[in-house]
Amino acid sequence: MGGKPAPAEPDSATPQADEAAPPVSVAHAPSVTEVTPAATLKPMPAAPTPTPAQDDAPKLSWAQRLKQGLSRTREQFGKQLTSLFSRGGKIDADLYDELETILLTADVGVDATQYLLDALQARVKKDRLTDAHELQAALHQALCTLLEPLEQPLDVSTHKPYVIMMTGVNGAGKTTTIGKLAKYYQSQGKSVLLAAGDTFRAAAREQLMVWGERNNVAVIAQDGGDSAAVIFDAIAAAKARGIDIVLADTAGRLPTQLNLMEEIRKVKRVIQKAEASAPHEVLLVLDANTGQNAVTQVKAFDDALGVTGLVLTKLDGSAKGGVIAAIAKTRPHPIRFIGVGESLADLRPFIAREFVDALFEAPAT
Ligand SMILES: Nc1nc2c(ncn2[C@@H]2O[C@H](COP(=O)(O)OP(=O)(O)OP(=O)(O)O)[C@@H](O)[C@H]2O)c(=O)[nH]1
Ligand SMILES: [Mg+2]
Repeated sequence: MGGKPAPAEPDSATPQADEAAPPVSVAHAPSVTEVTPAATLKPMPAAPTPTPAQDDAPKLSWAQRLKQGLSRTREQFGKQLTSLFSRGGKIDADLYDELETILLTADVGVDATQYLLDALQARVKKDRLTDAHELQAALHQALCTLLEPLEQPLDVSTHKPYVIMMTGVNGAGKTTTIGKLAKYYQSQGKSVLLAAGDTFRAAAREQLMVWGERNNVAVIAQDGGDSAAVIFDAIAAAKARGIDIVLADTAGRLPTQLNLMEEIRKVKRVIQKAEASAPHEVLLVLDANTGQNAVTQVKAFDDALGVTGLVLTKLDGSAKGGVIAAIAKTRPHPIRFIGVGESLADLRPFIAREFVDALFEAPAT
């Protein structure tokens, strides 16, 4: 997971990103490629050709997938909590100390851990709780209260086309999430168009085009060239065709790569030229395995770009799902979706209570 090499310098790779050269002309450049299944011009039923990921997908309900996906976090967090509370006994300083350690090791972070401990102590006082057993329900409630403000599902009906720009570090899961989102919105009868805005690596364009072909989704791509121009072109195409949603891929980048952060700001400005109200959503994709580093990424991308929503991927491979609480406390942004696996069905809107329930409940059978 992750660890892919950083993209090349944007100056050499994006000669047309300069705003002085209007991207309109690039939109009609002969190098523009498009995979355009006729069916994409209207809302589509489920794709006729299943992807390998779909074939592999076990037949589980979402609640089961979520529980299964959160099993590592639950081992690290839920199970330890359950064993701490089920011992019973007095609520004392030792118990709070142990609880603090469990929360910190699950990447809940210092601020959110302090918040949760304070909330518990207040509850213990108010309700005169005396037994450790009673703390589990209180912690469950405190976590829900902390996470519920992040539960703000994306409303894509406000604009047409609704332009979603993906961003994040290398290997976070941006392109995979685009595939999952395209599927998710198609299943709701929305038409989708993809912009292969990761122009740094030819493989990234291919990844999206193969995906689009298999799933009957139009992909706007360009041989080499410039991310901003491809996305500009895609928005123009979506407007002309009455497409509901544009999902724009971008190359992975680290917040420390200042030239690349400047390049993505430029992409956003060019999107605004294609459609003044766009991008309607700047989605930062975070790999849950990065733990506390995810919080740093939220701050950096938000400062650079104005992030409007988050996707937390790879919760299935991670014991660090507690980072959601850290985000809630330090840089609260709506968590639009969470990913708990590689198959197309493994992405869903974030529901705080569902998430907290899955942390505490017994594993799916
Ligand atoms: N287990 C698991 N794997 C995931 C999930 N989401 C993405 N992946 C995997 O993570 C790897 C990287 O995903 P990509 O979508 O290519 O990541 P990216 O952010 O587009 O990467 P770059 O374009 O290189 O920056 C792939 O092997 C995906 O299958 C998830 O929710 N769970
Ligand atoms: Mg990618």
